[in-house]
Amino acid sequence: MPFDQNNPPSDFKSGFATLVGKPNVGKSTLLNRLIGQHISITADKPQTTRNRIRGIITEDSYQAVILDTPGVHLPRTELHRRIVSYAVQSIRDSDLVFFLTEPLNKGQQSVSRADLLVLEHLSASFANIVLVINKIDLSRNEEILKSIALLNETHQFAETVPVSALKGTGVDILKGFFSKYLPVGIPYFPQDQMTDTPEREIVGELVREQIMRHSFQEIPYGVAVFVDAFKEEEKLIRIFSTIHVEKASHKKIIIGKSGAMLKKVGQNARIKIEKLLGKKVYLSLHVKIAKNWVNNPRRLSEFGYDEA
Ligand SMILES: Nc1nc2c(ncn2[C@@H]2O[C@H](COP(=O)(O)OP(=O)(O)OP(=O)(O)O)[C@@H](O)[C@H]2O)c(=O)[nH]1
Ligand SMILES: [Mg+2]
Repeated sequence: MPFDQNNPPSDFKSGFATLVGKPNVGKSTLLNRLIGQHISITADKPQTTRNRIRGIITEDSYQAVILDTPGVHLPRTELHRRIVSYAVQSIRDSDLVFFLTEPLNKGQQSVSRADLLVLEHLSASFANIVLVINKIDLSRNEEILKSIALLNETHQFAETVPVSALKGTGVDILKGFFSKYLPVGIPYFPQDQMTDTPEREIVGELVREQIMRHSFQEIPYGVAVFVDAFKEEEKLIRIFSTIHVEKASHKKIIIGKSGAMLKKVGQNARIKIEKLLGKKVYLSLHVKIAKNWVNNPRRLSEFGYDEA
């Protein structure tokens, strides 16, 4: 970089790469690591990601548009059905797929059903598929090697790479695959653009991230966050946001004793939003009940979870 946006080198590569895998394997952590910015929310709970979040990397020889997707699982609600279909749809539209999994547990002798479910969706893909064994910082070499051997028996992968998205190990090897596997083409986005997900959407997600991290049991799964207003002033951005919950009892818990929980969520989210936007932020949060919205098609669309 830089190169002429409209006239890049003749062998310039550009295209779409998708991160897929069962819930909680570290897809969003890997996207953030590849981009070098926290644009996709992460939490130590399955089903954190609900939408496709796109990160963009531009180098001298390529531009990769990288899609983070929701974890593939058997859906129980209409919300789940929709978010799993976002992941499956993204596989079809990609030039390169990173299939993420984690090392088998000690004593585990076969590929897990959760991984097989994802592989089923990959079997119809024409894209090159890279097997990414993530979280190697938590496992011993023997288990990593056994995972590689077993998974390679189930599917023909273009490459196999053990990584730690959290620590950064192996991530540069993945970056090398963009120039190797993406097709020749012109860049889709300006060279300094890191995502095409609207700021408002990321802001809402950063609020939901704090709820994912600080609430328990079924509560985080029944929360939708919507940014109602985003007012940019000279030195400050004022953001007004509503947290929709399924039940009155959830509302009480999210607000917390004397508002303590909501305050913690707001403070933590504000710090991350300020870092993203590079400006001081005033964040106002309001909690509202939207009864059983996770199974209500109209509500789902209203909150941005449209049919794929
Ligand atoms: N030790 C370790 N933890 C990791 C690694 N990558 C991710 N994690 C942790 O695993 C948890 C899940 O990470 P996410 O990135 O949210 O996982 P995900 O696949 O996007 O999850 P869903 O969006 O729910 O499908 C978080 O607590 C991460 O910090 C890794 O390489 N090593
Ligand atoms: Mg995720």
